[in-house]
Amino acid sequence: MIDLRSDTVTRPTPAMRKAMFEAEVGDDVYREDPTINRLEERAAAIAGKEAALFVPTGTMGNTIGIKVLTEHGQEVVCDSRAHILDYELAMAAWFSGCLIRAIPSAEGILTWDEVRRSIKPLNPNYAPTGAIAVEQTHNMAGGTVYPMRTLCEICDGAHERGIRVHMDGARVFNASVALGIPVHEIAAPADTIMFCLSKGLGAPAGSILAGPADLIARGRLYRKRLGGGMRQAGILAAAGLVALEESPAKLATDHANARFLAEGLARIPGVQVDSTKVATNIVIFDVSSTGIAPSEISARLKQRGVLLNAINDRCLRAVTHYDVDRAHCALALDALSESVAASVGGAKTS
Ligand code: TLP
Repeated sequence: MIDLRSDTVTRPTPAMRKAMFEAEVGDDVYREDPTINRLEERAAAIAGKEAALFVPTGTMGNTIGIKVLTEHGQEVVCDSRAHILDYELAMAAWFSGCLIRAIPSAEGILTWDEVRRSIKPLNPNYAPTGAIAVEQTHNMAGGTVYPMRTLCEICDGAHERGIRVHMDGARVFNASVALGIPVHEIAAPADTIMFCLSKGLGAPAGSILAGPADLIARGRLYRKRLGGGMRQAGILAAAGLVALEESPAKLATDHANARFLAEGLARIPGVQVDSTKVATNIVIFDVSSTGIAPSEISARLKQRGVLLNAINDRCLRAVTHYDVDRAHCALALDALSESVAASVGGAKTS
């Protein structure tokens, strides 16, 4: 199977498995797991923050990030296709008691002007704005990347109003490669950042929440409350440490493969995608002109050995990662051509 459903599907590398086998462990709820302690120190340094917390999932990292920045009864401003809004089971509401104030955006990238207009002035009728959340890279907009200037304008503007910013940086290492700047510079304007070890970096599980020491100390209690006190999870942290050192260098290849996929997809009749906009490892493409439902295309692809998910009634999403190479991408393109050929016929010539 060629699995392009997500970069979450990567399997641990031999170096990760060796590190997991050899990991020194202890009870992390007592802060006695040396491997987790090392991972948290290293992750904080990479993010350029005072402290970091190892959490089982990105969802838990975002949940705790929002919780430590807000109070019950506030609003969290984010774009309308944010992961925290659409894919986290309303945790901002359930755990933090906050409403999401969603701003529609073409590419998942907000501007300060848009954010500013969504911030509520103090008023007896309004829920105060508690935090701003930005997604770097933006998953459902196709791996789009916040330019540093836009990010700084949002964070500076928010801070001037006493509002803090959480970065859902699940794929911030992809952003770092695309922008050619280190993760700590991308994270610097935000107060807290969550990033995943288990996506393009390839660790089997785990994410990091990094930020000021006092907030991370509170976050540690929330992690326990959410059931994330994982005891001897140094076994997982060991793979995370390998992921942090070895995997970022591989991401440029994933990005080139995504661009290759997008260029090939654009040549398939009935498929619409702007390959010039593919900056990282996610390709979202519109198949509505094929006359075949994305879910049906997904089913046909599966029969041809390719896994690709529909994300709505027009589009599918392909995500590249180190377990798919250029040859796999070429095979996936052939399978897609065949899957839609019956309905639209003929190949596009340009
Ligand atoms: N994204 C998953 C699915 O949930 C959609 C994927 O396959 O892309 N932030 C962002 C931007 C994410 O893309 C994800 C996972 C998360 C947070 C949550 O991470 P996990 O799955 O570890 O809870």
